[in-house]
Amino acid sequence: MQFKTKMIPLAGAIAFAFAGAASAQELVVRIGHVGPISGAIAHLGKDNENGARMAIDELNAKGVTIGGKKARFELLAEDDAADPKQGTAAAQKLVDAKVHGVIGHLNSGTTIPASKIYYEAGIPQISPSATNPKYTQQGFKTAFRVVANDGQLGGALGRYAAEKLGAKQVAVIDDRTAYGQGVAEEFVKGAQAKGVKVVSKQYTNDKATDFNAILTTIKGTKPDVVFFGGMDAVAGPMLRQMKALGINAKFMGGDGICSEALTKLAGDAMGDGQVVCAEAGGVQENQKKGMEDFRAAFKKKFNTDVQIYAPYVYDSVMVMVEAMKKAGSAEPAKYAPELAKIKYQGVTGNVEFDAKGDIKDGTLTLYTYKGGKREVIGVTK
Ligand code: ABU
Repeated sequence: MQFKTKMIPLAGAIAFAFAGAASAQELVVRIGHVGPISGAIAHLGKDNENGARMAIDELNAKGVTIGGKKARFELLAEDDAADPKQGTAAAQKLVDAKVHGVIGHLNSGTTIPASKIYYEAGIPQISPSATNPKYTQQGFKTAFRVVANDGQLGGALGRYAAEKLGAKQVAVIDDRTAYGQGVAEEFVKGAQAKGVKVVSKQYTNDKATDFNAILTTIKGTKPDVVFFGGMDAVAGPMLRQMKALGINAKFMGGDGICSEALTKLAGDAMGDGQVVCAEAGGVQENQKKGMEDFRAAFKKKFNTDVQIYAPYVYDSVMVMVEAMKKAGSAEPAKYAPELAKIKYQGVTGNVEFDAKGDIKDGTLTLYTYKGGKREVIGVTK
């Protein structure tokens, strides 16, 4: 009987054996990312996702060893459309895909319900942008956040309204999301503590486009400041309608409105210095160069400017991988304790977590807009 099996030449067989050995030494690390890639704030979700992609591409290009194995990082990017139900579905999909860690989600309203799913699966999650304090108050050892929370954001903006803008009366609108409601409540606390009177409280939702009724009511109360708890996609048209109604009050909001895109969304309705908002993070003087370099590299890679949180997403990925390196393992149970005690100098500053998983010493950056450009007022705590 004749054997038809093709013989592999000896040199080829050796090469084949080595290739097999090399792949056996490779460690595939799956990192999930979730944000709204569809819907009104898809531009912010894409900004976050691009931050994750930038980190993953850099790590793969550089080469990272974890526990003696060469790691290859894969990004599993999911869209939650900023919707709590889609958020939990995306979380379950990532858990089923056996991701080693998750960066996200973008919104508090999706991050909080999803965090229970990651916690029950034992998978570490770092939110780069969800600011509602409840996220890290649930006792989940898997929940981390690299930005300040709404208590810090709303409080600082409330004090700023009183002390720097000289506001005596404010009107407050929120979009009834976990984020919008929370940041508006904290703004009210901060402003009232400085003697500011709340003359009107109005409500909308995160998909609304017509604000004439609530703005007409607000106009009658003559506020010095209108504070909006919500996102830029709603704030833009709101500013247009304020201008149309002749409301000349200052307009304030948290990080959700504080994007590069706000100028386009508001058209020519935004007066120079009229809008004051705050990002839930910020770099001190000595770190500015690193952040500028990041923004330039981001623009070169994606042909678009950073909106708000891409650098925080980038750092979140880097911090998670640093914890894996320290643990010598990408297994969630092994690297989670390293993540909890990490000390990492990123492009957004020093990342260390407190016992709840919140960033230690979180900073804020206050911004305004002039000549169609976002401009830093200052970095504060
Ligand atoms: N922090 C602003 C946007 C995300 C959120 O907390 O819902």
